[in-house]
Amino acid sequence: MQLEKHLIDEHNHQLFKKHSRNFEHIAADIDGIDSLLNKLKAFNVAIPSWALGTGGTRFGRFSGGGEPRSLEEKLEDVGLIHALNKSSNSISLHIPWDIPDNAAAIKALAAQLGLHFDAVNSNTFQDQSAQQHSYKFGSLHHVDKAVRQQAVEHNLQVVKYGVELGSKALSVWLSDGSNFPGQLNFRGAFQNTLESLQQIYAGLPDDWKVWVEYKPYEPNFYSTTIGDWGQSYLLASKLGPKASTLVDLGHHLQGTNIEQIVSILLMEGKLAGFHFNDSKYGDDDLTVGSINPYQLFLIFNELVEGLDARGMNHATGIGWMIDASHNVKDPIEDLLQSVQAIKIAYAQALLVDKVALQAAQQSNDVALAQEVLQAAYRTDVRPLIAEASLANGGSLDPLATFRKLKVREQLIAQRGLKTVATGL
Ligand SMILES: [Mn+2]
Repeated sequence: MQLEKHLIDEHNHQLFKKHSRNFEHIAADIDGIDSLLNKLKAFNVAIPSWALGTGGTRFGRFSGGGEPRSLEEKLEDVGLIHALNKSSNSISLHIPWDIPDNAAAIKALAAQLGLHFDAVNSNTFQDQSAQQHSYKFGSLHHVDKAVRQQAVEHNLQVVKYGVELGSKALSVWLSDGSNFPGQLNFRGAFQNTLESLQQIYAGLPDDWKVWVEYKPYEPNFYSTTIGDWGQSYLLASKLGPKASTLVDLGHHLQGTNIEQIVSILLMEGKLAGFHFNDSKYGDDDLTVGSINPYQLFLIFNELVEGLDARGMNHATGIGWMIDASHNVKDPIEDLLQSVQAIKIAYAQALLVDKVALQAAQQSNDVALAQEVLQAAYRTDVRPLIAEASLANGGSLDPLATFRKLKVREQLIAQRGLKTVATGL
């Protein structure tokens, strides 16, 4: 299904008076409001194909009803999200969960919905029925060259699918690691991973990138072969300029200062982009901004400062993606909330008085530095997000419009109550 624009406009009309009052109130205090709104209007976050169905845990999965049954329906769902928030104009596919059998038709459908294809993701963390060798003991790091070769070929196949769809990046996350001390020779595992990645790198088209994701634990619980940003950065550096490090917010040990990691990677030109989510304990993959919105703001503060320092475009300089999925919310509502939270953190970071912050840092005025940051963080920027969405033809309040227009009810009527999307 697709949303008719006049229905969104009608709901905006009902919300407009209150919005207008709130927007004028905040806009009066912002220098360069037009430039700020233009940045918000240009900002988009890619939606992962695996987050459009209700996520499961290892204990079970509770389908939410009206889930997309095919890649076409997943595209339609992203189209719905984008129609509402005008900030989700791309989809990140996961192979083999979402193999585009007819790439031309899929591409045409995406274009019709105003969407394009973000990074493609390979999967060597589970066995597929047709494959010859098992990934039980890893893939790109495996001790057996035949297994490594199979994993390399899978990645090159994913690139091929991506080329057909117009993607420009391959995102690699490996579950390779060990569960027990002594199981692996760490250097051997790293060298094998590097050699495998070098083969993949050699097969990348000229205008492609490879993004190397890291994660400290899970599904392996003693070591992960690409366990932290240092290991990812080392691989990306050895591979070459097309390779960089992908930061997934849930892939850190508790208490890790992610904003500092981001700052240094960006300084070195090795920050590929983000997988946004939120967590309280580990890789919880909860809705962005639901647990720790202040951390998200601090990360965006480093991003904005670092992107500006390198003269990079905020919207296109690095990859912005959501990687979240859980088991109790409506997936579309969850994604709308996540994109909204990301835009709020971005807008707050844009409001930071950089001159005052720098002056405070240079004079070691610690209290003032905190005041400057928190003045931005404590600003209710939602009217700015709403104004940018309205100007782009989206909804003033995407989640409220989704509910008002009874989108999920219509999806259930079309697709049925007991549908299960492929994915997590
Ligand atoms: Mn991820």
